[in-house]
Amino acid sequence: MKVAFYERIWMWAATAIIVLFLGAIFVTAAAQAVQPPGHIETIDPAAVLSHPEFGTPVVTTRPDGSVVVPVVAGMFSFTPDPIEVPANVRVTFRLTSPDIIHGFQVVGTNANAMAIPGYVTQFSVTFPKPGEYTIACNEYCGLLHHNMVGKLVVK
Ligand SMILES: [Cu+2]
Repeated sequence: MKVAFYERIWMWAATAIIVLFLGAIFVTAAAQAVQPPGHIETIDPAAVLSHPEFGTPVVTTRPDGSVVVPVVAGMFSFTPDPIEVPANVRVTFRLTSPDIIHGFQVVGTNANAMAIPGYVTQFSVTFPKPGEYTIACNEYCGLLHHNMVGKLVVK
């Protein structure tokens, strides 16, 4: 089979791009800890607002000093808001949604996850720098998606 010269160039270019993209996935997964949360916990989305943890979500401190933050991401706000956590302490976020999929991104950090109805998304992060951070929804969730922001205060 004879493959034309330019076709061969494009085949190698396409192969190189695929290898490059796969390499980027492996590098970010291995070196920068960009991974899906390895935690499966279900919750009835219709019962989120009457749930003992998510009905009135409050920041709690564990005996070891780490902090747990349950967050309800619903159209079009985050609860609690603002969220106050200490700096240099392990903070475990537990997210869920009573309606549709929302994003939870602490802007300027690598805290970024999805709030999925029916599931509790859990991840832990430490904030070394005190300050005020914006929490943004980065999954388009409706007409007021652009207003869906919250505040994280690291003290
Ligand atoms: Cu949104």
